Amino acid sequence: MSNMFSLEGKIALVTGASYGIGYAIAKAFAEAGATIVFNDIKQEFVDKGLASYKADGINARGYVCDVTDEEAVGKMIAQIEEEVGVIDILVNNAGIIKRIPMCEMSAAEFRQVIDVDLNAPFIMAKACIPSMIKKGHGKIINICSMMSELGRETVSAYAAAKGGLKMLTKNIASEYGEQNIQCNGIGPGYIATPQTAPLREPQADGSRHPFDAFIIAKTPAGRWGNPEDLSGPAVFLASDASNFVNDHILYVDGGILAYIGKQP
Ligand code: NAP
Ligand code: GCO
Repeated sequence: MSNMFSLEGKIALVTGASYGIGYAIAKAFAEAGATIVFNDIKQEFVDKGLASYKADGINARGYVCDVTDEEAVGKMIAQIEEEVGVIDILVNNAGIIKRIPMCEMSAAEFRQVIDVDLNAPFIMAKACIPSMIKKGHGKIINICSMMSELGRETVSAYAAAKGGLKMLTKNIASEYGEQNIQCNGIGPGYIATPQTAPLREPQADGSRHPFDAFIIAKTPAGRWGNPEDLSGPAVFLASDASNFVNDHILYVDGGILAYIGKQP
């Protein structure tokens, strides 16, 4: 019986995938049969990523590339096409957050977040789509956020970028659906990675960080997510199982968006 979730013979590029969510998604793709390519901004993180993939028995290729640099991205995609082949699956995962109250945030800091979290997915998708069209198919998965739907104190730039990324997803799906390209998003809930580590740091007296306790109370599942919670949804959106799914944001949040939160 054919496996509609198989990624056998596919080449997947996951940005910023040396660790964290990107790594978990790339690992799941490899387990489903894909060839893995990833990038990171610094050689030391690429080397760290390569060692982790090797330890997991995955023969990944890593490239140093800043996803906000259009020229560097163009060169990386050309190099991948030459050394590995045309990319079938692009995951725009690389991202940053700055937690600063809006009125204390400089315009430069705001722009930096927009640059990595919104402009870069545009640059990456633009670099991959022409070859996907020639190949006759393509899957683009944008890693969105709860902040594609919600706001909260200190994350104005991040919410603006992730809300914009939801709309960029819609537009890519609209503009290239006819060329058999599906562009969807994953909206992770609160996932335990280095990005959210400051929100989980225990207090001096050993008690939970108040934000940590808040997230547990706000999540029907009663826990933070793990990067591996995103594996199945990502494989689904990368595989033939989702060939008629276009512009869907799949929220993988343990139910946060459904819930007003537990009464204290
Ligand atoms: P993370 O642990 O901070 O990892 C992000 C990765 O992106 C790092 O490898 C980082 O590299 C890389 N990166 C940052 N800027 C880059 C650039 N300009 N060019 C290339 N790579 C760059 O984050 P994560 O928690 O795994 O998050 C991954 C994605 O999921 C992000 O888009 C994030 O916004 C999103 N997300 C996270 C959560 C969560 O709760 N953790 C929830 C929803 C959405 P360096 O280490 O070298 O900086
Ligand atoms: C924050 C968090 C988030 C999460 C995630 C939620 O400070 O509120 O870092 O924004 O990382 O994106 O989906």
